[in-house]
Amino acid sequence: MNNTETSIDKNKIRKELKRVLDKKRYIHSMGVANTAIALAMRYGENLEQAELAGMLHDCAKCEATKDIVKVCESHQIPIREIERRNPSLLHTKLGAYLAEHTYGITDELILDAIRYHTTGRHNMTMLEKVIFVADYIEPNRISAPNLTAIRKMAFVDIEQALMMILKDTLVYLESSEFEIDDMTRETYQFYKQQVLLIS
Ligand code: DGI
Ligand code: FE
Ligand code: FE
Repeated sequence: MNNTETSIDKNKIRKELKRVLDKKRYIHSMGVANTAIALAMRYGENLEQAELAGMLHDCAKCEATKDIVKVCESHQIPIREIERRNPSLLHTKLGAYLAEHTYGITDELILDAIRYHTTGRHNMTMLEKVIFVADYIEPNRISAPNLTAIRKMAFVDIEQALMMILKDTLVYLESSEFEIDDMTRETYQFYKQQVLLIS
């Protein structure tokens, strides 16, 4: 379905999120929702979809990393090898599953925005870009390189902001012990190409 979730009780969702998330993650989620609304205003997207996707994008984040593979398997969520090795990547897929089955979201655009919020993908919808960018620039995030420039760019050219975020994320991952998901690299290459083609 591709409609806006008119029958959804946002207060009820907030209450449940407050219960299942730790305080920092709850505040981050509300920050992403509000930032997503602002970006949706700028790019002519539906504000309700942006708010719901923002609120719920990390709804599975506080699932214990040691359990998340088992929980995904119990729901028949397909797991890639890289996700098995790096289970924290799975909070996206499990988040989309819980958004649908626990929080009653049926709108596929919202579910995909949750599903692709960490690695991105080729040809992202505007809602996916809005959530990806809002996740990075929301006001409670304080430590990331180039944050001021990326925040400004988000409201000027969202593809350019997306590319800047992916670039900095790859630099960060390369400097750390984390294994890089091909999807993150491919999303960066895709948007780097897009930005070059347009400019
Ligand atoms: O859930 P959040 O912390 O709000 O944000 P997120 O869902 O974007 O996850 C952020 C983390 O995910 C950040 O530390 C970078 C990491 N990440 C992004 N791409 C990859 C990745 N981690 C691994 N291992 N591989 C990736 O390709
Ligand atoms: Fe996340
Ligand atoms: Fe997040």
